[in-house]
Order: sequence, then structure tokens, then C-alpha cells
Amino acid sequence: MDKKNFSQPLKLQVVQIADDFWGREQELVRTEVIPYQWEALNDRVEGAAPSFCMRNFKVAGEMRRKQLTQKNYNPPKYSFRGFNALPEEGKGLQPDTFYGFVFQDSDFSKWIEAVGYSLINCPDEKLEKTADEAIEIVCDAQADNGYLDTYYIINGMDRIFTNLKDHHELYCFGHLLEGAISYYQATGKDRLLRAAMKYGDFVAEHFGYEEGKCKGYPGHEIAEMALARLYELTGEERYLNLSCFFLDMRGRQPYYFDLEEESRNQYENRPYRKPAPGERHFYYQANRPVRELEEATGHAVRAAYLYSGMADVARLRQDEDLWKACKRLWKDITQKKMYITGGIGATHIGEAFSFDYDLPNDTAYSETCAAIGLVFFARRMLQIKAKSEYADVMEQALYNTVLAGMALDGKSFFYVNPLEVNPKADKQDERKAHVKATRQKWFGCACCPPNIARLVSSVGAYAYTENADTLFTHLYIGSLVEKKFATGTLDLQVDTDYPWDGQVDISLHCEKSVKGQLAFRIPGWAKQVKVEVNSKKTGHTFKAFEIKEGQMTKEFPMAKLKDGYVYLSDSWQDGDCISLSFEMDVVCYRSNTKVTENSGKVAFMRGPICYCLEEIDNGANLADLSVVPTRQSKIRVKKNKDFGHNLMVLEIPGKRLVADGETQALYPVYRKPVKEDVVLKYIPYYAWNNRGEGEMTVWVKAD
Ligand code: FUB
Ligand code: ZN
Repeated sequence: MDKKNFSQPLKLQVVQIADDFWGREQELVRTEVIPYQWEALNDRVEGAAPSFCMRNFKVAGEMRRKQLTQKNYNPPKYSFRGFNALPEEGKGLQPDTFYGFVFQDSDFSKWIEAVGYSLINCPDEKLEKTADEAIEIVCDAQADNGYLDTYYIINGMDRIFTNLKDHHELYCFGHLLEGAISYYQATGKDRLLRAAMKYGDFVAEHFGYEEGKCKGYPGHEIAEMALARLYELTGEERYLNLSCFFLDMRGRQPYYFDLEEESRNQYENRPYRKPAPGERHFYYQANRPVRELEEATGHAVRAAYLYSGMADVARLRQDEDLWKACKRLWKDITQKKMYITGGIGATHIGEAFSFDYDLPNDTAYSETCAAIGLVFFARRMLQIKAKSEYADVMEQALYNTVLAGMALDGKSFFYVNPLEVNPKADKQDERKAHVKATRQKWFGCACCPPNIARLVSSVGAYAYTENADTLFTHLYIGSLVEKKFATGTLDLQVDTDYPWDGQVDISLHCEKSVKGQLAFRIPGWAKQVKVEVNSKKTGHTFKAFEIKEGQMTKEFPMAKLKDGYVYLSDSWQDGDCISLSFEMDVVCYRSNTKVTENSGKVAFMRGPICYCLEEIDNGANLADLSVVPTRQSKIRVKKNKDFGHNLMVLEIPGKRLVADGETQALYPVYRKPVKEDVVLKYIPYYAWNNRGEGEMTVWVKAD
């Protein structure tokens, strides 16, 4: 690990997205998702499962006040009412009662985080006022000692931190930090940040290496990366120490989760079977010390968040062993456990990673949050070392699974992202009950939609990172970017029609000449790349070269190629231009033969976009179709406007099996199949299920 390579995400204040594609997505988040979620958090959405989120904060606040003002008020003693406590049938909502999932507080935190980013992109007084009011409600719920989790404030503080494994206290804590930091960075208002830090100090008092402190760690990770972020904001070592502590304790023997479970059994009245030591700890990534992890296991969102935290701490502490573990886990995920859509977590059992190469299409889980977690992990890997393979995967997850998570009108969402759907099976086959053929308005466990909102509205921080000498461009998004170098400020105007076109034009502006290095990612899928520096028009020196198979066709002292990034160093002048053109061919992929599910099948990508077939374009029984993995010249790439925005569809020659007459028999005698020529119409995977319900598939038999 070389500190010189480290980089930080650019502040959103200096990245203005000016791009048809991402501008539209951010607009949807701002105008649809954020307002809708606010209604959902307040249980005002008809027909949607109530969230109880803001209600819980209000109830916690009232109870705290009662405690302060009513002498005879006895706060409740803890009793477990279920992981998702719903109102009892026939009884209305009861006072002093927590409702919803144990982690319901995190819905507010994700909302406020997205609001923060969105306010940076687009100031909105009304939204800021609503957010300030929400923050008052949340802060009002905080206990005097700093504790801030409504599940225990309402249910009984006598049992806080006694079920770290399943009760998500430290998960809600992590999300609260993330939300508070985002809102502070957006508005400069520190009310929520101070509350979150006070809670952070309380947590740091409770947990730690010191004798007498609790040696536990989060059952659902995120606090690790949130604490690292808080440290980076405040410079307060204690937050980084706490993050390191959580990582260091994880997976040590005797297993904390076993000790916790056993001691809890003394006061929880429940049938109890003593688990074998370490049983199921792989699910929580707590089966081995983190520096020894070899394989991505268990709940995929937990895993991706943990690995992100590990990468943060690896960088901040220059911890080689952690970095090596991150690289092993990265390799394991991306080479054995990731869908072509960038989705991870193949099985719905435990929303988890399955065994190597087990990537079923029609029962896929591929939770939207898990793909988001992979984006987080990738960006953190890039911060340690700019390598195009990290950015390639980040882009793959982002443009495919993450975006598929939200409808093109921003009004409905996928939690699970299958690569093959037959609506009939998904409704009638219990094994596929988790797969929905249509996006849902909202979810009782509403983790995914607000996660999309916070990622989409902060996409600029994934597109660019910087260090003192270099500005790194990882994703190509039309934007206006400001980079401060030692010799002055350089403004970049990035124009592109990416992801539909591989041409990226960057014009540079500065008051006086600025010396600095600009690094641009060369996507792994781009087999031919042209780079031009300056323009004949401006009269500056004209330098052009190509990159073919990882090599530059000409050498220039100002240009070098490393790990899939082209680095251009110069004393930049106002009006200088750089243009990059990535050849964006349609590429036909097959799976590793160990992915038995895809044997004999192919899938198509163009640039970062993965394609799929839908019934509406190709007729029913998609399984009867096969595709000819043909030459580029036979594939038509066409602009399409049916989706409310411009996107590219593909037309590829294929065949359809023709029924051979014995349609009634279940097992007719085999005859050579008759096939008719058809033209298959492929649409971007992220855009599927926006024109009604129907079959969909990514992998198609090769003819
Ligand atoms: O447990 C909290 C969140 O809910 C997880 O991250 C998701 O996978 C869902 O289970
Ligand atoms: Zn989710």
C-alpha cells in the first residue's frame, strides 16, 4: 500500500452534475423518492405498510419528557415483542410502544442523508425546513446520556447493547452518523451531527479495548465505515479507534455473539438451544478475524458494508493485512460470486452469498442494497489504489442492479433483482416468493429505496476522487468539476452522452496556468481508446495516441498508463481540451463453465450497460428463443424513446423454436427442432419492467 496513491472523494459542492442520464436520476430522487419517503416515514401512504419511523422518535421523545417531568413515571422494563413489532389485531396503536422493525430508525437516517446530498445539488428551502423539523424530533428522543435508538428507549433501556447480533443498534448508529455527516456537509448545520457525536461518545465509552468495556461488535455492519467517515470529518482519533476496535474484535474466539446469546438466555424467557460455538457466525462475517477472511460469506449487505469499513481502516491506518484481506475478498466476490449485472448475494436464504459460481437467475436474490454495498466497497478500494478493475465493477453494479432497483418514474422499487422472470412462476411458486415481477411501491423493510436515493444523489463522490497532485475520473458523467491544485484551481467541464456513447470531451478552464495531473479510467470493456490532448483549434500542442490492449501506441512524457488509468500531467492552460473516445462495441459474454445455470447461454453488454429481453418486445416463452452470437456488423444499436428518456436498444439476429405439432404431449418423441429467424430486441436491464408485467431474461441460449 502506497500512501501516495490514496485519494478522497471530491466534495459534492465542487461537482455539479450536468448530464442527461444522471441529471434525470437525481431529479427523480429529489422530486419523487425523497418526498414520497418522507410521507412513508410518517405513515401517510395509503396502502403501504406503515413505517412507524417518525412515530417512534416522537414516542421516545414524549417518554423521555415524562421521565423528566412526572415523578411517578416508571420507564418500561425491556421485553421482546418481535423483530418486527406490529400493532395487535383489533387494538389501535398503544402509547409508549415501539412499532416496526428493530432497525426502523435507520429509515430516517438514510432519508436525511439523501436530503443532505440533494440539497447540495439543488437547494430547496422547503425541504430543508422539513428536514430541520425532523431533526428536532430525532434529537428530542435522545437520552441524556447520549444514547439514541428508539427501539430500546421505548422498550426499556435496561437491555441496551445486549443483542448486538440481531438488534441492529450499531447498524442504526452507523446510519445515524452517515445521515448526520451528510446533512452537516450540505447545510453547515450541526444539530444532528452533535447528537450523533454525543451518541458516538456514549458508544465509545461502552465498547473498547480497555478493561471493563464491552468487547462486542455490530451484528449488521456499517458503523465501521461511518466511524471512519466521522474521523475524517472531525479528526477525532477516538472514532477511528472505535472503528478499528469493532474490526479487531470481530471473529475472535471465544465468539462474542455466543457469549452474548448465553448471557441473554438468563433473562429472556424463551425456548433455548445452546448454539454450537461459532454456529452461523459466517452469516455475520464473524467466524474468523477479519484479517484472515478468505471468502465472502453470509448476508451480502452486511458483508459489503464490512469490507467497505475494512478498506477505510486499511487506508487510514495503513494496515497491510487488512488491505490484503480486502483484495482477497474483492477477488472472491468479483470472480466467483457476482452476477453480470453487478448484483451480489445469490440466495434468498439469509439474503446471502451462496457457494462459488452458484448464480441462479430466476431465484436470484441480488438485493439492491447489496449492489449498493459493492459500489461502496469499490470506491474505497479505488481510494487506496486507482485500478480500473475496481471502477469497472463499481460501474457495472451502479448502471445495472442499482438503477434497476428504481422504476423509470421513480415511483416503485425492486428489492430483489432477478436475471430471469416468469411472472406466473413468481406468483405461484413459493420458492420464488421473494422475486417480484413488478416493482413495489414501498416495503415494510424499506432498506433499498432510501439506499438508492442516497447513492444516486451522491454519485459525484463516486465519479471523482482526488489527492494533492491528481484528480481521478472513475465514472464518466457530464459535469462541472473544480479541482484545487497547489498552483491554482482547475475547472473541468465534462461533456458526454455516456453510457450510450463512448465519447468524452473535457474542457479545462483556469485563470492562470495550473500544474497538475488528471487521471482517467480506461474501462476494461473498451478495446480501443483514443486520447487527444489539446485541440488544433486552441493552437496548443496537439498530442494524440491510442491505447490498444493496455499499451499506448505512442510515448509522450506527459502521459502514462498505469493499472487501467491514463495519467496526463501538464501545466494546463485555459481552453485546453482533452478528449477520450472509448470504442463501445456490443460484447457477447458467456459465463465460466462452472456457472451451470448459464451453460450454453450468452448475455450482451454495451459499455457498462447489461441487456435483457422482455416479453413485450419478443413474445412469450422467452425460453424458446436463442441468439446468434454474431459479428458486430449484424447487430443494430438503435436510439429508443419509448422509455421517457433516450436509451439504446439492440437488435440481434436470433431464432425461435417452432412447435412441432405435438403440442399436447408432455414428452413428445424428439425430432430435430424447427426454428424460425427472428430479430431479438434487447433493452437495458435497468429499464426492464417499465412497460407492464411480463417475462424477462438476461441469459439466452446461443444458437
Ligand atoms: O437488516 C437491515 C437491512 O434489511 C439489511 O441490510 C437488508 O438486507 C434487509 O434485511
Ligand atoms: Zn435493501
